Amino acid sequence: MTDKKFYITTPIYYPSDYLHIGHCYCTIAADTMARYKRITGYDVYFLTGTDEHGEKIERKAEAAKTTPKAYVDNIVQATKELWKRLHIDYTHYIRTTDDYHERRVQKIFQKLYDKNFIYKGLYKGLYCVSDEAFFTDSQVIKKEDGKCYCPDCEKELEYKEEECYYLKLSDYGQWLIDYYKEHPEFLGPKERMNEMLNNFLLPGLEDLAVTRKGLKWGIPCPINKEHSIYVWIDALSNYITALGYPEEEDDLFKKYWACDVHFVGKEIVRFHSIIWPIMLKMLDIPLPKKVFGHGWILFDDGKKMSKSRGNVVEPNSLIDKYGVDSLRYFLMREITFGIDGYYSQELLLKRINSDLANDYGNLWHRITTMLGKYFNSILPEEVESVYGERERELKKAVLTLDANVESALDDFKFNEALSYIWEVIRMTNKYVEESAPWNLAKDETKKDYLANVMYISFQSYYIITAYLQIFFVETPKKVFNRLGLGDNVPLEDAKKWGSLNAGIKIERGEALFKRYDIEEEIGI
Ligand code: ME8
Repeated sequence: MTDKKFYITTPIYYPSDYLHIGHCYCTIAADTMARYKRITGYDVYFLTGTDEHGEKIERKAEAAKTTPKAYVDNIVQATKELWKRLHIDYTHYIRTTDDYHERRVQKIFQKLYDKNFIYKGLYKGLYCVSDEAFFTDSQVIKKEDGKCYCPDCEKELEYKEEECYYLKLSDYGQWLIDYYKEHPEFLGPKERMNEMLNNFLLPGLEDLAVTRKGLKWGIPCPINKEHSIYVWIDALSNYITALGYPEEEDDLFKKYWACDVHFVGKEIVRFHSIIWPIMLKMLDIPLPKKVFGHGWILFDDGKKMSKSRGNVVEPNSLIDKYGVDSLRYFLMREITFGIDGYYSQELLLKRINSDLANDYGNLWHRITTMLGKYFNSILPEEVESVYGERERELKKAVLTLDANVESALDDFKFNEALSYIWEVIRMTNKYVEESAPWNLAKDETKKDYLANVMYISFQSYYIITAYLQIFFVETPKKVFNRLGLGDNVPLEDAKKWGSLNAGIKIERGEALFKRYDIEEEIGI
């Protein structure tokens, strides 16, 4: 057993509609991180799930003429199927309608009440049903029609006036400012911390309404049955109820808490970096080590892809058409994790054609074809005594992947890690090109040089693919099987030069990635 532990979470998504590639983006990033940690020897707990209560879902179900539970059951089933297709290897899928979660959230609420952090009051103000969030007058967008709109999703806000219970967030504003100062690593990327300080903490925190009166589709408030617990208190608690808190603090909770990183979209950073740490502080629980707020996937017109806007890209059809590795690769390569990025079918196809079909796929095709022609598909021994500058340079570049990929991933720089790998793929292609094996093959005295080109290219390809196991879920298996090595290889062994045995028979197989006619595909 390893004592290296890693606990990572995604947001728990609202099953108000089928999920789109924005949700896939965060989930794939978390899954990639989990794969990276597992392959480097960590014991990983990876949590995802669905946030099923609240007024938004209640209204959706009403409109669909069904019950909230039947409504969410259907979306949850589709979500789990989608995660299966994308090979999302989560440890646990939490549903906030799970009995254990509901019971534990009530206990958490009771604890906060018993510790005098909750008091009864009256809520008068603006509420966004779509984001399930309260807003103060200064935060809202006021338009010419005289109405107030949500600063996050731009939907019209509703005025609410109701009895409710409040959580004393305001008592902890200064404490949190100090905590940020002492723990600059708590919130990433850096800009997010300034946003939180300037927009919320420095102007002064207000107490938070933590119950809703008369809302049926929520967890009943344990101290007043006419109220239900505010959906964000219910939702944030998932990160600890999934581990047993507060009922079973000795087992999973003790083992995996404090969480290593919560991946969340930038629009919900404030819940995770203000409400959540204060709740934990009130409960005397250590804070998560990091909250990381990633950017949004936008369309070419700059609009955010979102369920409430209805302008989404459906992931299943992309998987059907282009395969799971292409989609995973595109999302991790094209968009810098932490800032906004664009999606279009054209961008996706360009990446598939240039990076996957040309660079990575074609390299395999070239070297396996040559190995077939010159060595009957049997990998020859390398001959170090005839190494030249080209060989030394490529070998050195391949061996730097170790430090470069790991340090990029430790900072959640997925696209940087991939660009290091692609640099080596391109160098390997160049190495084959410049070594001109077709000329070496004509000269009997150059047999050792030819053997080196083959061995070095395959060794490089093997190490590259061993790293790509972090990002791809199908292609490495194909490559390893063609090398006669089974489905998975331990990165620790594979990354060493010499890890590929001479004498193995290598099968070329079908093209690893298909090339697309972009104009034909997008219909222009
Ligand atoms: O906010 N680009 O759920 P949600 C990138 N239930 N990421 C996107 C995206 C886009 N266009 N659209 C969605 C909720 N996401 C709450 C969370 S957690 C305790 C409760 C991703 O269904 C992104 O990670 O609205 C975002 O934060 C999340 O989906 C919001 O999902």
